[in-house]
Amino acid sequence: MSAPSSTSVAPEHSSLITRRRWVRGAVAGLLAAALVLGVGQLVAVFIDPASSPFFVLGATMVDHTPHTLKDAAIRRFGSNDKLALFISMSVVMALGAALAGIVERRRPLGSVLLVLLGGVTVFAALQRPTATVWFVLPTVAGIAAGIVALRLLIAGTPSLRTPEPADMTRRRFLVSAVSAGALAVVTVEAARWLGAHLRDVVADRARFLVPKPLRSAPAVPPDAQPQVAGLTSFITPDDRFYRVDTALQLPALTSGDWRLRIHGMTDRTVELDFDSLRRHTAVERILTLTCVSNEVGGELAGTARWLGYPLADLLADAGAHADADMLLSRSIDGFTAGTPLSAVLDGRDALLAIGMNGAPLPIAHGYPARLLVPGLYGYVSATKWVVDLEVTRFDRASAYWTDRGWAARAPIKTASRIDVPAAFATVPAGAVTVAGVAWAQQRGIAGVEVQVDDQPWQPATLASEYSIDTWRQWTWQWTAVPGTHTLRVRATDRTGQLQAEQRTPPFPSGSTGWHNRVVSVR
Ligand SMILES: Nc1nc2c(c(=O)[nH]1)N[C@H]1C(S)=C(S)[C@@H](COP(=O)(O)O)O[C@H]1N2
Ligand SMILES: [Mo]
Repeated sequence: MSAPSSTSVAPEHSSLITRRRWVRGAVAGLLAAALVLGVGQLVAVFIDPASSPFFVLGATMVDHTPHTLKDAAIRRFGSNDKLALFISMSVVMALGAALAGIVERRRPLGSVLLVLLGGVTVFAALQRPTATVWFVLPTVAGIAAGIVALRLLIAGTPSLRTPEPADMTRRRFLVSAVSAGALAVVTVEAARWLGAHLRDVVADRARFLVPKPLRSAPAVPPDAQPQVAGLTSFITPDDRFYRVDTALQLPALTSGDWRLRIHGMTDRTVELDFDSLRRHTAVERILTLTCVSNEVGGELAGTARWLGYPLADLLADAGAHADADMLLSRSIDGFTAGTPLSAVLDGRDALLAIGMNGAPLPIAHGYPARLLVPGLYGYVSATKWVVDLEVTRFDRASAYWTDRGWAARAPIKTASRIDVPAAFATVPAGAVTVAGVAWAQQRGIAGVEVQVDDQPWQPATLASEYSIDTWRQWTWQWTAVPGTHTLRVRATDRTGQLQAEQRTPPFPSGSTGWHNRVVSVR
């Protein structure tokens, strides 16, 4: 006769089922989460890559990380800070998903968890700078797919109440798990493929022609670059140029889609595209860009040959009002910078740049257009992927980092760095070349001095100055005696001001202090 429909299960069988339920619950949760992300990415392709649930959560975290923490992240991870964020987010999500799957087995608590997470994500999505109501769709579609997957997968896990032959439940679970996994992979891959082909910014950049400047940047004199192994090169190659931005996903803005709106306290609103831009005169300039987060002795500075259009020319078309004092620039991904209008209009080489080192801007450095204003830290001046310039006032508007406590006005502080010998290097006694760079954009470097231990400061030999807006290499010949020594460096700008000695952190307006290096001499 057939077995009664309800039997008590033998204890050892019960514990086996319990373990299997846990594992299968966790697997179900992970697969459901993969589907949330995959479906979310795929739907986001058709709205805005920035509307995918994973991106929304990551970007929201970046924006709400306290500045000190973010500062630490930039310092710790360098340009890998985003990778670190993605990995930690993935780990947290995987743990949450496994938990959701395990609890779903008894009551639909996992589904409730997904709905709650979806609610939070939808709310965060609507706060994104480029958000439209459509931004809710990827999350809603993803969560819906995740819940369906979770319910179906859980239905395939063994139950204590309805004992089915184990191989039957296992087969059913395997079939649904493999289908869910395959579907997740397909959606993620489809999203990636469509994303690349719908907005092919890579191909657009490859086709982009950088116009010829009216006049090339003055040539770099050979003696601007002392031949010392390990010394920073005067021009920074693109792949060694530091990168700092809040973009978790690089904006994909083609030159055809790009527009620059100039508006606010102006006589008229001007909208430029690349055709109208090319009617203006292009110039080429070599400029050193510096990040406010640079620590004493740090590497967040770089020099490149930039091609672009003087911002003053573009603003002249709009007619900035005399009582305005800020140019608020905005990128396609919502980053903003507030630049003193005086710095844009006082004749310095403030540019809308579209070329870097003889090629279109690399996508990571702002393709197709960014700002550069010599003498100011990047966060108040160097907006990448720039699409909007609003002429306004400091008492009416504030920008991304100023909203997070950083200084509203941030001229670059005089800095100097020892590149050679390397940190904790061991060098033979006798003649040793010490070398490095110093910068004080807009003021220029007038002198660099080096000190060994507590001996008197010695003047270094300056490489020839390219301009007050570029860094300046220096060398110093040291007659090194055996022992452990501390080398220190300090610079003086062309106004006669000595670089500040006191060590202060980057927050809120840039680090100060003299760089030192400990070297062993044998
Ligand atoms: N859109 C956008 N532009 C931005 C930023 C950003 O986060 N988003 N960061 C600024 C900062 S803090 C610096 S130091 C420079 C860095 O430019 P780079 O990455 O080309 O070196 O870009 C500036 N422009
Ligand atoms: Mo920066």
